Amino acid sequence: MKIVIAGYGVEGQSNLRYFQKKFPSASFLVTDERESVDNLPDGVSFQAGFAGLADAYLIIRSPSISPEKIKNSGQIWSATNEFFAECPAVIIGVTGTKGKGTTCSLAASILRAAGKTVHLVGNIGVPALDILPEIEENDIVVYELSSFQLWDLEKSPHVAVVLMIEPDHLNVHADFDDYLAAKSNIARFQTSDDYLIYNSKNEFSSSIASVSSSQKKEYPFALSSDIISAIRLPGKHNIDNACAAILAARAIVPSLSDDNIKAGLSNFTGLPHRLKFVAEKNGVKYYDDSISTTPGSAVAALRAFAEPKVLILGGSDKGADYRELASEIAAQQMRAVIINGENASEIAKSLNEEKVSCRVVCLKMAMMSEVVEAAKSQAQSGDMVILSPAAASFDMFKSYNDRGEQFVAAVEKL
Ligand code: UMA
Repeated sequence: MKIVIAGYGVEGQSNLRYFQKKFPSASFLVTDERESVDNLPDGVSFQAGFAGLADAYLIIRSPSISPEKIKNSGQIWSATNEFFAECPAVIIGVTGTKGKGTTCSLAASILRAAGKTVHLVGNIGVPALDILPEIEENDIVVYELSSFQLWDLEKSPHVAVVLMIEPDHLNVHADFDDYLAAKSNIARFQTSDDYLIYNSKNEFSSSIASVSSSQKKEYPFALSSDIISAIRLPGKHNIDNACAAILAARAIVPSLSDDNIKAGLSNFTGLPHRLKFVAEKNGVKYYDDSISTTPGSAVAALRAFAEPKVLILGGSDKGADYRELASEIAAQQMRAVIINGENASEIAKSLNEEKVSCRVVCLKMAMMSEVVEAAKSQAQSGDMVILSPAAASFDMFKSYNDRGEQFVAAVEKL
């Protein structure tokens, strides 16, 4: 019996570990479009590319590999499908374009404050199959689900959370409909025993709810002032994320008290690179929002603060449209915009068309230290500098983590 591990990144390596234990006598083939991979155990073969896999018993797809790429082969399966099929505990699944990691973390924190054992897994960076053996029936799993993980999912979670959706990953998905169809799978197999939490202000999140037969709960809703003051994350979008997290936690623990909610919210101070305060230098506050890979998340970052801002934008292109971001910049109290990266001219063109009145500094492919210096030279005391690129990081960095870490290091050196 031959099992193919398609893609050998974080999840592919976890898949190999898991399926080798599950099927000890099977033969394993790792395939990846890279020419070679590291960390291949003895006895496991490697093939570059996905051709000729028709004799495989199972093909385990890594998230960002389109099912289309390997469609004419054996049965295609994924870590997410395996986890959903085998997990003994209840699952809260969270998707949406932005806010997934924060909402998952808030929901997990609230449930932990209510005394539950919670496992936070998935796109957040923890391959779910790695911790499957530790999970017990009365535990709760909070699973961050990307469109890539939902693409061919065959089971829905008991509690599905659909945050705001906007176009994203159009370099991997065929088009926005394909992205939305993948997202919709989070609710597709739910029944009237299940819950769907959706954003009533977002048309795509609402459209997923409109065809669902589950019990629906909408957000945002008004929170009491003491609950709002327990939230330690900046921005209105994080109040929305907290609403979604409260509904998700309450769907599992209906008796949740306000004290549990407040303790859970205040215990969570934010994930790295998500509108995270870095330092104050010469009266200027620096924020790292490197996770911002779409125009919508840069808009949310701008709306989170009232101070005059220097915004650092640009990176590699994912097929985004920058017009709405440009008009938000035109409407905001901005000191300057620094543009850098592969799509710098495209962003500059949108800002130009929107006739933004602040200073625009276009750097193209400068080192992070030069970008931060340029921001520093534009900022005045009382301003804030925000790295919220509205684009992916792969033009110049290994990942958004790498980009954020280089930003933090450059700010610390100022
Ligand atoms: N590969 C191919 N062909 C392709 C695509 C990928 O051969 O068409 C290969 C790559 O050469 C590489 C491997 O597959 O060797 C990478 O697989 P992957 O891109 O699916 O990434 P992993 O390293 O397995 O990490 C994945 C998620 N990555 C993506 O979805 C891009 C991680 O989310 C997740 O934390 C991890 O599984 C554990 O579940 C990261 C992410 O950037 C954080 N997610 C995107 C986002 O949040 O915007 C969706």
